[in-house]
Amino acid sequence: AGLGPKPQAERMFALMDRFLSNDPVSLQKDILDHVEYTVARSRFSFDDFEAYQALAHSVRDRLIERWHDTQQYFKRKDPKRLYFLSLEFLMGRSLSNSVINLGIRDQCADALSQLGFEYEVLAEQEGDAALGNGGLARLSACQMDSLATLDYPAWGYGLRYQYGLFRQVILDGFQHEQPDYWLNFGNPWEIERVHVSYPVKFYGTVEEETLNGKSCKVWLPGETVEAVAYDNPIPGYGTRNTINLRLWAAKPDGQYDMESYNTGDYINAVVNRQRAETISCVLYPDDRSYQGKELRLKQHYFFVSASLQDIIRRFKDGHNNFDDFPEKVALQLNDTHPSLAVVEVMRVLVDEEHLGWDQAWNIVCRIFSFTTHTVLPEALEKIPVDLLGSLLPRHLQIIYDINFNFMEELKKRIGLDFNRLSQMSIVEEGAVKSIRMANLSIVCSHTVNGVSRMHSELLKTRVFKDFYELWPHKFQYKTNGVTQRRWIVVSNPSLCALISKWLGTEAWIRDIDLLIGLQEFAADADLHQEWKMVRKVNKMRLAEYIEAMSGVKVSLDAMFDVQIKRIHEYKRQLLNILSIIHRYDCIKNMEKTQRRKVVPRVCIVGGKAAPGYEVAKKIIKLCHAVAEKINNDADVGDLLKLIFVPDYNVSVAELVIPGADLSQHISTAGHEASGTGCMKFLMNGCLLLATADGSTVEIIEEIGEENMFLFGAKVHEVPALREKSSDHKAPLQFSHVVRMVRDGHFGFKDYFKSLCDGVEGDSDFYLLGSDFASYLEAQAAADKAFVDQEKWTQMSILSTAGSGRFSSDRTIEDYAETTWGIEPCKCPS
Ligand code: CBF
Repeated sequence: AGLGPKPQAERMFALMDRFLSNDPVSLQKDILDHVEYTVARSRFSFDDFEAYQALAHSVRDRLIERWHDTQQYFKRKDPKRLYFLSLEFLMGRSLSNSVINLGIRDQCADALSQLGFEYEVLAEQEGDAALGNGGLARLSACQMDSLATLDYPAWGYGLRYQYGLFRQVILDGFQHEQPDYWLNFGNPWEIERVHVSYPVKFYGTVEEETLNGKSCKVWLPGETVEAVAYDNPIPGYGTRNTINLRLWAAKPDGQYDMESYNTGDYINAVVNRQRAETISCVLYPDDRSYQGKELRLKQHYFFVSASLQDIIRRFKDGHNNFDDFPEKVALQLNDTHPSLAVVEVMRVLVDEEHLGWDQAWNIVCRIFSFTTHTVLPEALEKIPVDLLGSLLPRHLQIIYDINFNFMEELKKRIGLDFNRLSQMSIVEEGAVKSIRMANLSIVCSHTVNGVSRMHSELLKTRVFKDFYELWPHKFQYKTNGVTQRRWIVVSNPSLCALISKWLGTEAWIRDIDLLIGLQEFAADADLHQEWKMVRKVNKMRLAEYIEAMSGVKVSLDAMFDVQIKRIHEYKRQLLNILSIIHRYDCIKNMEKTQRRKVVPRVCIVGGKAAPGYEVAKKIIKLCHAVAEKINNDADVGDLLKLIFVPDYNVSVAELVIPGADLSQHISTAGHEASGTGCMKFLMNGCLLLATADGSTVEIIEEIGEENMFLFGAKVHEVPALREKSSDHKAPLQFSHVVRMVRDGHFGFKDYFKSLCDGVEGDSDFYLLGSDFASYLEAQAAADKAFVDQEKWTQMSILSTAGSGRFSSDRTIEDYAETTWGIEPCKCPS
């Protein structure tokens, strides 16, 4: 009483100051509204895909609400923020993950069932967002989930490729690549921000000018492209916090376009449009080696420039002194792909903000941290100087200046040791003068992280030995982790329910250390019963998928033995296939009575080969050729089957991993930086057959070697084995199976010849021959353990119980504390 009418803004807030309700009735109303107004179908007639779209939009509304609240809260609190720069994110499906993190899965399922739809069926309608190649890209997605869940004030930045990772189609056993038209039916999970766009410049010249009596450099670019933002809300679990993944798409610069249209040059305007859009068109399908393409470099700079303009704009909105920048901003370089960012920050601070070089350099050295994901020297990116100089002339000058200062400092520290100086230089002299992006990143970052303890040791003692000796304090490691939300709660709901039942709480979904509580029940007969039942249901789901996809019926009593990952020689899928041939050959040569003792196996292999990687493609073909023989051999029947799962991606992994009994992580020791697939299997209670490589070494410490099947040369033994004369390396069984391939037992004799040549004699770089005997022993041990199902179940429970250390929550907390210096900023509910 007595109060006049509320001001309009206040009235509006009052109206809006309630969140969308999450009960089934409200959800149902929202879904029907979206059917009618967003999808524009009649609410009396819509199909599964349209129902999925309407459901997705209803979930998206809820995400947007939280996104707004979180961003406003961050703005008000102004904490130090982390910006995670990555050229790759393998997000997979968003619906299933969002409804779990928002806590509305069951309500959605209820709402849909009353409308006559099944939630699971609709979830299957969504395609994967595959904006990345493999481990590195999926790791980025897991880390985003943890950053949101742990309430860190963080944003991810990446590229919105119009075509994600190619679709793998198998024809006659050969891999063919097809474009991934993932945006063809729209993407309800992104918000296009037409008003958030920045010009990105390329080419041109650099001129010297005088400003306020001081000489300065001015870059006069030759081409400008516009970067437009697409925001992808990332919800945390058990929190209102919803962070942002901002992806950039390239569009033509408006002005140039208009000019062409106005002068009637319609064709040129269209060509120009396409030229600009090409930048964010395709994801390079090779995560191992630098493509040597200008377009790839253009992608890198396009992404870096747009992200930094956005970050600096946000900083300036509230701050006017760049000396405060390191207090407010942490920039994470996810591998070397975004490393031009260090040069771009120098350019902006010196050329545009007119800070002195030393002041700018001091800022740069305090904001960047770098994580490398490889041990393979050939995977460290190098960019030809000519290419860089033509595309980004001012950046090349800055790199030279950074390198000059670094070399001068280095000479003071180590003297005129030219060998070392040239190895550590950012500029590599030689036939093709190049910029070493890893050296650039190390010189400019305050921290260099490896992705497992073993990886870090290899970096310190081999790959970056000189840098470690110079700056030991910069080197750290954060063993990778994966999110239990996606890899247990979403993909294995029955295991999730079982764990919560036995732990008496769901708290482990946010506090993974609680999983260790399962150890106490590892021998409990009731838990064994229930555990086996869950595993059987998951195997049934996988068996149905296998039959639908390949026509092969598999026995649920068999051991499901899985190796799914990118196809690479060092990951040794070939070792697996050769041992399957050995198993087949043994069965064929057995008496009927002996065969009764054979443990039946379904061997499942899946993965993509980079399109230009011939050896990997041959491995895929060999797998199919062997499968063809074995699966059609009635004499062997259910004792052995070999299945290749085509088009391996995140959603296929979600189906395969929970149904696996055994999984293989068998890289030659010293080659896998970390590996994250092993962690997903471990969490799901699948036993590991592995070499002591990457993060497996730490898994051994957590669950004990008695709970897994280890084999193969240790990392310190590898160099000597490579030296050893070929006669001593491979056992007879190995030569025998290779001979079977050579002799055309599986057809395609000529085609497989080079594969066989590559693993025999001195060519066996990845040591398939010398590890073969111990690999077969580990396989035999797995068979033996599988016969004793109680023992196997106990090992399985202990695997899940011991997997807590491999949650990305642990990795992210460690990064936050020891690398980025950021703290949680929890938006009130
Ligand atoms: O760190 C994440 C993963 O990255 C890779 O996939 C990569 O692309 N460099 C490595 O090969 C993995 O070992 C690592 O787990």
